[in-house]
Order: sequence, then structure tokens, then C-alpha cells
Amino acid sequence: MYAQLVETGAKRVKSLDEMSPEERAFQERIDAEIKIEPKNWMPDGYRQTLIRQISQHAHSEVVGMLPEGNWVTRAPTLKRKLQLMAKIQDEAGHGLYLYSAMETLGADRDEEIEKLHNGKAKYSSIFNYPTLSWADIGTIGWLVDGAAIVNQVVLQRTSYGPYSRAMIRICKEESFHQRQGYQILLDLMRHGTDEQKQMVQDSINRFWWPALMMFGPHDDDSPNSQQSMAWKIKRKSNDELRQMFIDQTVPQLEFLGCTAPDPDLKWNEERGHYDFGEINWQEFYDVLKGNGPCNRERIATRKKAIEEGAWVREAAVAYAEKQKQRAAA
Ligand code: BYC
Repeated sequence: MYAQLVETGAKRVKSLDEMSPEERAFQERIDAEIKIEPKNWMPDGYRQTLIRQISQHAHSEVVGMLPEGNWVTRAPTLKRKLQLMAKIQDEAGHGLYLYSAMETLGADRDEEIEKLHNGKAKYSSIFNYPTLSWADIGTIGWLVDGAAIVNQVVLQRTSYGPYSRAMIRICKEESFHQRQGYQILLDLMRHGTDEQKQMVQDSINRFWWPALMMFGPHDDDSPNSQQSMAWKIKRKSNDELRQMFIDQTVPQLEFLGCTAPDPDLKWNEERGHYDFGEINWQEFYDVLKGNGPCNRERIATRKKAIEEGAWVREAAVAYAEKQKQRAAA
């Protein structure tokens, strides 16, 4: 499917024999589970793959604040408002650690952000869906942060040191996010009116499939996976992580008293996993091409924020210059 939609095919992984002595030493270091640090030699492809993945990850954190920000003024209680604001601030922090990790690879933050704004860089497909009800805030915390955690717990062992260390801190914060989301849904299901319970089910119906899409295309259709697994940037494949997420999420779904919008979802005793239906990949690739429900709105909002914040950045730079001059005097 992916091959039909983009020109790039799966990237071929070099065998040890085909590698230069430098490349071989690098691969041996990876195989020995020794982290790669910014000043170590690395193949250009490794550097570019990391810049792509970490920048996409950072953009996702920053764009991910927008659907939630939509509900700050309408959170039902002061406690919920404070929790939501704290979560959104955490996402901003995650974006900052990740942009910093990306800069250690020699990438320029402004240039990478510009790529987001002109459509050259991706961010997670999930943030192109709207938040229509308060239950969506619970569902995002539970399903979206839940999917992010499954992916990121594994990334704590990624081969690039700065990315791995950023992930350790991010994971600690994400687990709080996931619990606050689940708590919102539990409260609505336990103490809510029939209408509020229906709101939870409707929200799960809308976010279930997009959450599964977060893990990316099937392994056979994922052009970057093979090389990223060989370099241990990725430690588990897209399909493995998706299955882990389903297996841990379905019991939570049942505990809530809700259902998934998937008639094929059922426990498979033989496999020891849940079976599930096929994702609508056409929808996934449409969203990636910029045609999801909120793509244009998200990018327009980010661009406006950058433009309107220009004076703050200029003031900060002027202040830093002044401090430097004072220190030198
Ligand atoms: N959405 O070869 P593949 C969060 C792209 S947010 C958009 O499998 P790869 C949070 C992929 O980039 C979670 N694009 O790629 C924040 C590639 O395109 P390019 C963000 C996607 O990189 C706020 C192409 O499809 N987490 O935590 O090996 C509130 C082919 O895919 C998606 C991360 O970014 C997608 N869902 O694997 C709440 C985690 N999937 O770049 C929560 C770090 C695939 O070649 N990233 N694509 O043009 C990763 O682990 C990997 O990059 C992915 C994709 C598993 C996502």
C-alpha cells in the first residue's frame, strides 16, 4: 500500500561485508548495546533518520497541545482545568527536550520547524482529529497517551543517547497523563448521566482507529523500519507495538464498560493475543498527505503562534546579548 503512494521503497540494510571499516565499527558498537553519543562518528543515514524521527516526534508534542488546549476554558471543574493545563505544559516541555536532542545531531531548530509549517515534515496523524466533547480529553489521555507510552517505553532503549535519555523523563510524565485521562472516563462512566456515558462511547468510537494508526503502517509497508531496527533506533516494529497496545488496552476498555468499534476484536487463545480488524489505510495516508479533518487548522495555528511570538524571541535574544556585554565589561 505504502509503495503505491510514495516513490521511496523500503531502504535496504547493508550487510557487515558491504560496510566500510567505520560503518562496521559503528554497527558493532550498536550490537554491543553501547549508546551512540553526539561526538561519535555515525553514518549520515543514521543521523538523518534520527533528525527525521526526533523532529517529527517534537512537532507531535507541540501540535498535540492544540486539541487539548481547545478544552482548557471549558473543563468542568477547577481541578480538571489545572490537571489539563499541567498536562499541556508537559507536552510543551517534551517538545523542548526533543528539539534539544535533535540539535545535538547538528540540525537547526528553526529550519526543522519551518519544514513543519511548509508541509515537508510530518507530525503524528492523531492530532488531525477534532476534540468535540469533554470525553475526548479523557480519551486522548487514555488512548493517545497510552499508545504514545507503549511506543516510548521501548524508545528509552533507543541507540542514540540523548534521545534515549529524553524518553526516560517523558515516559514518567506520560504515565500521569494516561491515568488522568482514564480517571476522567471512569468518573463519567461511574457517576455520569446516560447522556454522559454515551458521550464516552462516542468518543472511543471516533478515536479508536486513529489511535491504532499512531503506530504507523504495517511492517511490510514501512520503508524505514528495517534499517531503523538494524540501527536499534526502533527496538520493536510498528505491528508488534500496535499488538502490545491492543492487548493492554482491551481489558481497560472492558473495565470502563465500553466497546471498541471493531467487530473483529476478540481474544485469540492460540496466539495469546487479541485479534483485531484492518485499519482503514486510505484514511491514514489521506491524513498524512494533509487532508485530515484538522490538518490545515493545526498548521495555521502553529504559524500564527510563531509569528505573534516573534517579539518575545527578539526580546529574549536582546536581553541575552545585553547580559553577555555586561559580563564582558
Ligand atoms: N503519523 O517507515 P515508517 C505524543 C510516517 S505524540 C504521521 O514506519 P518510522 C503525544 C513516517 O514518518 C506521539 N506520520 O516510519 C503528544 C514515515 O514518513 P517519512 C509521537 C506517520 O519513522 C501530545 C512514513 O509514515 N510519537 O506522544 O520508521 C499529547 C512511513 O512510516 C505515522 C512519536 O513520534 C503517524 N502515525 O516509524 C499526547 C514516536 N506513522 O518521515 C501524546 C517516535 C508513520 O519517511 N516515532 N508515519 O516521510 C516513531 O516511533 C516512528 O517515527 C513511527 C513511524 C513509529 C511513528
